[in-house]
Amino acid sequence: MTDMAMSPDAAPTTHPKLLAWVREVAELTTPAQVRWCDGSDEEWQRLTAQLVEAGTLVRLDEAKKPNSFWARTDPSDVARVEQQTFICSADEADAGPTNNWMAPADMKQLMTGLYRGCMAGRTMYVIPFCMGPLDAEDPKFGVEITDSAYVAASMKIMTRVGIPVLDVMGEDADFVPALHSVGAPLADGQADVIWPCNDTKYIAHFPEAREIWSYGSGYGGNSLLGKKCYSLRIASVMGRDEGWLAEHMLILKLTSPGGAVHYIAAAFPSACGKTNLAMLQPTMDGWTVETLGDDIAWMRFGDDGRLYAINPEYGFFGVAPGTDYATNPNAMRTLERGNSLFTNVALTDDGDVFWEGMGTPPAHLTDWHGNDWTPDSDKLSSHPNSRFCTPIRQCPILAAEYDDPRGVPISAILFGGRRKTTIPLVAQARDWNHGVFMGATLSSETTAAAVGQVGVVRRDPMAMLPFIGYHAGDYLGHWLAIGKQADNPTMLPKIFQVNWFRRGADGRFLWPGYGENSRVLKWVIERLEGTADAVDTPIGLVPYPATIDTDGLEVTDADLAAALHVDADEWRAEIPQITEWFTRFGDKLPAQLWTELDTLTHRLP
Ligand code: GTP
Ligand code: SPV
Ligand code: MN
Repeated sequence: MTDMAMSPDAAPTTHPKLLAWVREVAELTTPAQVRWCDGSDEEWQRLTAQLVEAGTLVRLDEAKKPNSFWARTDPSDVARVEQQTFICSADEADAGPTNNWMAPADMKQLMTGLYRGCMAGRTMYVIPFCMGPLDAEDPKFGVEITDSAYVAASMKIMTRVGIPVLDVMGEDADFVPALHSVGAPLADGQADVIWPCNDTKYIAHFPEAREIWSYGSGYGGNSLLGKKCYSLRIASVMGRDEGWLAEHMLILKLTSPGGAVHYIAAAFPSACGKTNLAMLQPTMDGWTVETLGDDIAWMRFGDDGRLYAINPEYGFFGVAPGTDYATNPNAMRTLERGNSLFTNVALTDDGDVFWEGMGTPPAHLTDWHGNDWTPDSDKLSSHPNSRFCTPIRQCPILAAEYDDPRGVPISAILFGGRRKTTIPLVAQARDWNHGVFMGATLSSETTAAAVGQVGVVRRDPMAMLPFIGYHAGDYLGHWLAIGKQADNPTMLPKIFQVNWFRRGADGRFLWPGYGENSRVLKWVIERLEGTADAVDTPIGLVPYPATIDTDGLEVTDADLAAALHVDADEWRAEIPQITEWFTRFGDKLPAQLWTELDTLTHRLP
C-alpha cells in the first residue's frame, strides 16, 4: 500500500474524522494503493484510459461520441438488487414492513468479514462528494470509498466531487461515509475480469449512524452511493428528522405561451418516464420545458411558505432503450456532446452505441454480452436496463436555475405509474391529504430497473417503495405532516395522478405519450390557474375530454375518452387491494388515509 492514506501530508485534507476513516478502511480492505480523487479532467482521462486498458471500457468514435465509452457488465450485475438491500435501523420496527432489516451490529459483523482483504490487488479510491450545490446553506457531503475505477469515473459525472468539496468541508464538516467494494480481491499475478463483482451482494444502510455499506455489485444504483443510497434512503431519514422531503422525482420548468412559469415535480417508479418527462419537447406551439433534474428532488419550505425543490445530482443515469430523437431528442443531444459512459447497450462497428427503440438497427452490432448481433437475432442487443451516464450541464434545455441552492418553488406534484388499466391519464387530488392518498396507493408494473419479475403490479408509495429509509407508514405520516407544516395551505403544490401507460382492449397504448404529455401538463397548469373545468369523480378531478388540447394530435375521441375514463368496476376491484396494502402498516398507517379510503369507497357507485 502506498503511504497516501497513512500520511496526512499525502491526503488533500486535514479532516481528522475523514483521515481516520480512510485509514481504518484501508487497514480492513488492504488495497494495493489508495488514491484521493480530485475531480479533475486529468483524473477522468487517467481513469478512463486505465479502464480501456483493463477491457472494462471501449472508447467510442471521437467524431460520434467524443470522450465517451462503452461498458458491459457481468450478465448477473445489471440492476438494483432489492432483495439484498437492507435498512439496518437500531429497532427493526423502524425499517417497517417494506424494507429488509438486519440489526446494525449483525450486518456490520457480516460485512466486515466480507470487506476483510476485499480490495487486495486493487486501487482504493476516496471520492469526496456533495449532493446539491456546494454553496448551499447546509451542504450535504459524502465520501465514497470504492475499489472500482468505473464507479470513480461515474461518480464524477453524477455528483459534485473532488478538491472543491474537501475545501468546503474543511476540518469538521459532517459527511456520510459510503463504503463500496466490488468484492473481488486479486491475488498476486491474478488476471482481472472486465467486470469484477461478487455473487454475494449487500446494500446496507445505517440510518442512525448515517452510513452506507455496499458490497458485491458495480451496477449504478448499488454502487454510485450518492444516488439512491444517500439521496433517497439516508436523506429520507434526514428529511423526516429535519422537516423536509427526499423524493424520487424529476423537476421541470414549464413556461406557457403567455410567459407564466411553473415548476413541476413528478414521481414515477423506476423506468416509468421521469427522464423523458424531465426533458420533454412540447408538441404545442409556444410552450417550453426546461430541465432541472430527472430522478431525485429534495424539497423544503422557503421563507415565502412555498415548497422549494433542488436536484441533488449533477448528471443523468438514464434508461437507454426507448430513447431516440423521436421520443427524447434532448437526451440524444445531451449524449451527442460526449463525456458519457454507456453501460450494457450495443456497440456499432463504427464505434457508436445502439439500443432498442433507436430506429432501424445496422446489419451488425456487438451486443451487451459482447457477442455478434444481427437484426435476425432473437435476442435484444441491449439489456432493458442498459443506461447512459452523462453530465447534466450538457442538457440543451437545462434551466439556468438548476444550480441555485435555494431551489425552485413547486406548483404541482405528479404521481404516476405504469398501469394498463384503471388509472386515468390524469386526475387532480381534491386537497393535500387526498393527494397523499393518491401517492400512498400509487401502483405500477415492475420494470427491469430492479432484479426480479417484470410486469407485476405492485403498490409503490410515491414511487419510493425501494427507497424509503424508514417505516413506510411513518413516511406517509411525514407527507401528511408536511401538509400541516405549511403556513398557508393554499401555497402547497397541487397534487395530480397521471398514467401514460393505459392500454386499449387490443393492447395498444391509448395515449401517445412522450412530447404529447405536454398536453396533460397544459391542463395541469390551467387547473392551477383556475381556467380549466374538471369532472368531480369519485377518484378525483378528471378532465372533460374537450379540455385536453388535442390540436394537431392524432388521437381518436374514443381513445381519449377511454384514457380518461373512470371505470367504477375497475375501481371497486382496487379497494380490497388498497385495504390489504394499508393493513400491512398496522397502527403506523395514518388514520387520515383510512378516512380517504372510506371516502373513495362511499363515492363509488
Ligand atoms: P429510472 O431512471 O429508472 O428512474 O427511470 P425513469 O422514470 O427516468 O424512466 P424513463 O424516462 O427512462 O423511461 C423508461 C421507459 O419508459 C423508456 O423505455 C421510455 O421510452 C418509456 N417511456 C417514457 N415516457 C413514456 C410515455 O410517455 N409513454 C410510453 N409509452 N413510454 C414512455
Ligand atoms: C432507478 O432504478 O430508479 C434508477 C437507476 O434511477 S439506479 O441508479 O440504478 O437506481
Ligand atoms: Mn430512478
